Amino acid sequence: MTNLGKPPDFDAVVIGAGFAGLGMLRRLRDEDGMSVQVYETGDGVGGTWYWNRYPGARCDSESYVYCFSFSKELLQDWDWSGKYPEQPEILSYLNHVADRFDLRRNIQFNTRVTSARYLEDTSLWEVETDQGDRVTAQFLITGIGCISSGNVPDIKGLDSFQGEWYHTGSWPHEKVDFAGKRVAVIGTGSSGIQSIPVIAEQAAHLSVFQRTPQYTVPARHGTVDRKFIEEQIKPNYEAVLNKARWSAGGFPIDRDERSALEVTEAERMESFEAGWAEGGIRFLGTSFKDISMDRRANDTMSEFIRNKIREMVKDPETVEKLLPTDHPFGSKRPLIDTNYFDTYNRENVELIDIRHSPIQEITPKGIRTEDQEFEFDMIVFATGFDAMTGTYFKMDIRGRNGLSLKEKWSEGPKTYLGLQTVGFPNMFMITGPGSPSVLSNMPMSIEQHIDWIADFLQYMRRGEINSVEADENAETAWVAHVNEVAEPTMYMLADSWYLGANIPGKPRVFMPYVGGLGNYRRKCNEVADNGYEGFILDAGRR
Ligand code: N01
Repeated sequence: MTNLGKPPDFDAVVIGAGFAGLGMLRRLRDEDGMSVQVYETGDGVGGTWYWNRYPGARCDSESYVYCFSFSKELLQDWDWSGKYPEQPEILSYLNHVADRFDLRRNIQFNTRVTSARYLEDTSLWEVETDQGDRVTAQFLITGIGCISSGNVPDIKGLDSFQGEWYHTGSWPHEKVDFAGKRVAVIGTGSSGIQSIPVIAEQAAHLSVFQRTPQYTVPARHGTVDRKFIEEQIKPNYEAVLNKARWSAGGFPIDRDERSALEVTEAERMESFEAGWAEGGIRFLGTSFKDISMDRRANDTMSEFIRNKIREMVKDPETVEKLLPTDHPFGSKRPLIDTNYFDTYNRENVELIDIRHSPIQEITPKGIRTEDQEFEFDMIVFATGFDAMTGTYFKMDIRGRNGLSLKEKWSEGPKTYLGLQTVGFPNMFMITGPGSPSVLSNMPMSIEQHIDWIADFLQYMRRGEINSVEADENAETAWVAHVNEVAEPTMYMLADSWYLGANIPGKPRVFMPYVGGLGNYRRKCNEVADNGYEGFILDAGRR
């Protein structure tokens, strides 16, 4: 059957109703007059913040920059209560945005996109869902997040466990009651270190199963500083956000332009202490310029944190287990915690080192490691995600000549600017692999993509261009550049999910773009100014 000459059902299908999907829908529908259908698996908006409801979940970006910036009124009207936004409040914010801009009428909830196929004869996408929808659209836009496919490790015996078990990334909507329970948490990444202190306060006993010791920095979380917001942020919001937009990480902060190695030991310690007292992303973000690039500079900061762990944790054996020595600080996602290390001073908390005594199996009553057997009422998997590509591969996405995205990316994702991949015309990714995404304050990256994609679609319309596809040479050059900038950084020195190292069999490729959001924005603008160089624009057939 051919759709030749038949108009598509929608101008664009957008997958996902988190920050990316909501923002994309609003822009295309309300500013550009396009017809848009959003499909969302959950029964509400929120994306990451819909699914990650685990105890202690909140964002590591300070709340005043973790938001949309398309509406001045929204920026002025919304008041965050915490210095860092907590999961329930971010979810309220996104629900508020959905209501305020009347977005729900174009979102179909409880609907998972199962496949998307590019129809070469018409340059349209045909999208199918698990609810029986089959629709066509000129553009397919993914707003599916980077860390949205939960990874429950394939441990023998999980089916036999008689207690309750949860993954942090698909937490129940009802309250999980830890009172009086013996609880295990497996994993000490961002989700683990946020949930562990909260669970420890409620559970009868908590056992933390740690594979890799972590560096983590105190968040210094608290209520928002209203005076700061009212006097320094709200009257200057556009300037504050603009600074964030052009910065490396999407935050309006300045790093110290000195090398950690050119100052005296006393000056270095003074700087680290000041950063530690301030806490959060500022500890690393405002520090010396070479911490992420020079191993010797990094060692000074890594050792500073190890010393803090030695000071904070009382039991010397636990200290030894907690000290990160096999990778430099910042080579895995920097963690920001509240009372994480103090938690190990509690009587009801124990730390199990599974690097040296790995988990052998899950038993009906608990967990058996190489040298011990434990009984639990509950197991919490804080074991992360099949990041950046996992959610793409859950759908059967096929481009030209029936090529599947899974085949195309079998050796790791290949994209031009993280926005398109060769062979998949008219498909755009919001914060796809090869873009700064997870190495930046996400809403800043998401909004940059939304505006850039929408501007491109308008350009196409004006030029009567029906189809657009990244050029092979441009993609190859971009992939090489993404690798080249990652190579000298600390990021290459740890087994992280950035490299796909957490998923057995996943190709080891550094997936996000480490060159910084400001530089990336500059590059995207140059591409647009040069008539979208690196893209093949085709009047196509319709
Ligand atoms: O997942 P992770 P996450 N057996 O992959 C361990 C964002 N986020 O959900 O380090 C035993 O970081 C694994 O051990 P190892 C943020 O970008 C943001 O915590 O691989 N252990 C590790 O300790 C973050 O980076 C926020 O050796 C296993 C842990 O599980 C990303 O999401 C909050 C294992 C997984 O850590 C993912 O964070 C939460 C196994 N088979 C998340 N497999 C904020 O903004 C894995 N592990 C605050």
